[in-house]
Amino acid sequence: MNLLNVDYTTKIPNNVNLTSDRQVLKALEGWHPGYLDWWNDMGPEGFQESLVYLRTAVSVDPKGWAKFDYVRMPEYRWGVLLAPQEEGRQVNFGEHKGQPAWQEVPGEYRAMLRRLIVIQGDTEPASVEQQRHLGKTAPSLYDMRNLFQVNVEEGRHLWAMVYLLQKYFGRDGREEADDLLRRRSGDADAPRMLGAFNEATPDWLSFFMFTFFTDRDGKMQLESLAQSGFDPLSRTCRFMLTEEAHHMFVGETGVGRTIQRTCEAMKAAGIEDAGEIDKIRALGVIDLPTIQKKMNLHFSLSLDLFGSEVSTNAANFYNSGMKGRFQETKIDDDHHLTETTYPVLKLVDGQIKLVDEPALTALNMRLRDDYVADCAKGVERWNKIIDRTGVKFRLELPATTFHRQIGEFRDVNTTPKGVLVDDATWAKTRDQYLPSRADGDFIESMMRPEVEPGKVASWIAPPKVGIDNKPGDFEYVKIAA
Ligand code: BYC
Ligand code: FE
Ligand code: FE
Repeated sequence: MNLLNVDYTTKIPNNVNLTSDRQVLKALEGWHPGYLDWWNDMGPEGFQESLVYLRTAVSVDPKGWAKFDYVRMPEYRWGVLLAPQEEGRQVNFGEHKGQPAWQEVPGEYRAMLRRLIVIQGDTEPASVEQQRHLGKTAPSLYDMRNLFQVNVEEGRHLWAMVYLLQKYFGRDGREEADDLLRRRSGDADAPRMLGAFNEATPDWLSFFMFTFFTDRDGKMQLESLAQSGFDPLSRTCRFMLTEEAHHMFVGETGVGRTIQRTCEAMKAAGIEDAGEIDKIRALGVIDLPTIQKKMNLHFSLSLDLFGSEVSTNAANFYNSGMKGRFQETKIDDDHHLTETTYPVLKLVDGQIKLVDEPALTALNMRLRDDYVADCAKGVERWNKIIDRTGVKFRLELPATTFHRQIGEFRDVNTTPKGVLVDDATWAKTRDQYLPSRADGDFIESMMRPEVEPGKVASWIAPPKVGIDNKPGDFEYVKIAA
């Protein structure tokens, strides 16, 4: 592709008037080749030439923001789209509450804001890197297409953050934008910034758990940043949230279909006890206890993304008006939080206790509580699937103290029920709670690709409805030879 001939104003769908914003257009043009190199190196391996039936965001009109069509992923139109500006919007919390929302970066918060945007931006390409090998083992063309949809949208989320950096942060913004393409998930020298984004996503059950649990952290964080008094960040995140809903749909239905298939196979074989793991695995499905272990892993990794339960960073983000609470404007309180407390789970003299902390420093805990409640609803929907088949088994979220690497509980071990155990006990029982090597090997053995239109792998039920109302045997991906 001759980049000199690319018309970026048509190449990049946008509602930020890029045509007349020469400086930002130039910065984005400068960044684009590096992005494409990154996408080709680190994006979906083996499918860059394939035609994928994708949804492309072309406007922010709620009725018609997306267009479905076949595209090669490197030619996807990664747009820069912000939700419409609200007339007279104000800062809704913290010490600047009631002042007009900022349209430019407030000087005193410049470093803080840049860091928030960089951390958010860093997660987006990280997830694409984590998922880059999965196309080769997709359980159906439908699932493969959904993976690629998630990947291109995470790519677009990177563009969204890069636009903010390049438009509002001058030279250091451009440097940060370049660094976002330099770090790599799991790299020893230049890893991604947050823990969960350096973990492997080795199989499709992990992918579904990731999109259920980790993309849901994305939702919570984006909801909080959508409250920001820095209006361009708020508008950017509001539009990103419309895409995030699909990512969580992929996770919830992916795990749901896995559960469905397992329960149906158990019923058909007359197996009552979900603990008969060998017999169940012999049916070519993934046993429920292993699904529980995968859930324990991905839930605990995602909890770490909320930072420490007690955090002065979080207090500063809030006080400055940069990052709010989940559904801030719907909460009925003073939106200053300087006088109130919030209960935080802490380790006190070797015991796990709820302790009242100043509400401002407890904001990570509060957001995490909202997150856990949201996760729990999804898990109940999974349990309904199990119930409907008549199998006796319940999936349960582990305690928030379980398997933590960040915050209050990072130096102790607890069981999924939240009981403290010593290191020796933990070492002996770990494999009952988290996927063991043998579990991983078994799941890997199930990951055989199914690329015939309409067919699905043995371990997962077919989707209930197609994407964009397409029939069951629709060829979602035309795989290039
Ligand atoms: N790993 O006060 P603390 C998404 C660092 S996901 C490594 O406890 P704070 C997506 C922290 O940076 C959403 N380091 O935490 C999902 C700090 O370092 P400094 C991403 C960690 O700052 C799927 C130190 O520890 N967006 O969009 O209150 C696919 C002490 O920090 C971790 C955001 O996260 C960790 N897990 O809260 C694709 C929103 N946790 O400053 C995409 C922006 C903490 O001492 N980020 N540290 O050097 C934030 O709001 C906050 O930075 C955090 C951390 C909530 C992440
Ligand atoms: Fe994202
Ligand atoms: Fe996402």
